[in-house]
Amino acid sequence: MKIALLSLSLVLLASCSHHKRHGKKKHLDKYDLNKDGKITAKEFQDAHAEKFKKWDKNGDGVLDDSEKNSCK
Ligand SMILES: [Ca+2]
Ligand SMILES: [Ca+2]
Repeated sequence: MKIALLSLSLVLLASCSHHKRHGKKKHLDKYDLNKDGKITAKEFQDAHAEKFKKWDKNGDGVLDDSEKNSCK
């Protein structure tokens, strides 16, 4: 579980770095799932959890090197 949380934290950090390079507002607006103009922590976490599930091909809760290399 700790490894999964650490992995999710790394994804979030990488995502924040990505936001700085590609325009924060436009990029972050896609996390506003109910389109109320605000992004809750839950909306943000849910969006990233879906991305993590997609990348975790074998569903073990960890992104190994081959899974990390195939992340898009
Ligand atoms: Ca919202
Ligand atoms: Ca995995």
